[in-house]
Amino acid sequence: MDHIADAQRTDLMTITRFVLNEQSKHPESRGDFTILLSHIVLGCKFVCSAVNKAGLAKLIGLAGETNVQGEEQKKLDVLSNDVFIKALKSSGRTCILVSEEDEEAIFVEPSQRGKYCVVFDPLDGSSNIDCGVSIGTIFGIYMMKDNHEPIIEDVLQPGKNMLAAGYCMYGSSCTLVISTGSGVNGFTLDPSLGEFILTHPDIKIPKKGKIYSVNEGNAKNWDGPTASYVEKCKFPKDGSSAKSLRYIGSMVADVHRTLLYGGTFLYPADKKSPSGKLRVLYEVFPMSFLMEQAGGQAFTGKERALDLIPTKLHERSPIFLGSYDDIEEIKALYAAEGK
Ligand code: FDP
Repeated sequence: MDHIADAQRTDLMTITRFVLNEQSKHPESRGDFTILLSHIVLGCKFVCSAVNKAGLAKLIGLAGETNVQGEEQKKLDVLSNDVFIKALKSSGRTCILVSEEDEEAIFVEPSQRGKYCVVFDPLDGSSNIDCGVSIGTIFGIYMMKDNHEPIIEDVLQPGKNMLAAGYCMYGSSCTLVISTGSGVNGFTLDPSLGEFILTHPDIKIPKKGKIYSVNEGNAKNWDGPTASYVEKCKFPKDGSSAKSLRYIGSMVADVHRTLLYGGTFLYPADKKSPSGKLRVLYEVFPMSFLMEQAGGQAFTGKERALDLIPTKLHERSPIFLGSYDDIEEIKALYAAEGK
């Protein structure tokens, strides 16, 4: 990268400018989605700043603990949840919010209500907070089916009905990756400007990758196709090179790498967790949406992930996502087992 040229760039595509450009392609649009997105972006900036300061500000710790000033400390994931709920409600564009942190869905009061439903995990990968490993926010956006009183079915829709999905990764830099259904774009927060700048336009995942990503500690409980796939990654019989294993254990970071470098990310079912671990609405769906939009695939072991119809808010599903050809291999192994 030419850093000098980069520092002298004056024509920056900020996320706001990008979304307004997109909006102008739809003359009927009233800007509601743009407003919603700007509130999500604000939430991401706030959480990014809190994550960066976590060690200093002693934000890390159990919710309910008190700090030296005797003030009650909020755990980062509790704080992030509060931030997103307030940002989403105050956008005036949402009607139902589903958060990983809350058992029940939040129905926005009529005075602040809009037509969008947002499902989100405010701080995914939270077991990595205390050691400073990348974590992130994941979100998906649905539109209310009709003009009626919001009901839970408005969010229990298959992932293919999402209007948009994305994640923000709080890592060595803060990166927001989003799709509104026509490709995937990545923006990096420029801390000096406080703006997300388009740095990864039109992300396409390589058709085939050299990396697989899975928690191998669960291998003894895997089903046949998962075990065969991982065996093939390590000991390919077609003369190709073995794949590299990379597993951070933080979905946003593992999926981000998969999107940019190609390969697979798996969280399969196993004997102990027959539905896998990851949550359908705010982990599996948004990441599957992004994968498909980038030219990859997402599969549950039974079907296209985005075809799943969730029956409850915090439902889980096995997930295999990544490069198109690699997921084809996994699908073939499951199809062979079913015969
Ligand atoms: P975490 O438990 O740290 O919150 O669903 C949450 C998640 O992290 C994902 O971000 C991550 O991919 C996965 O769980 C890791 O699970 P394992 O520790 O079982 O590998």
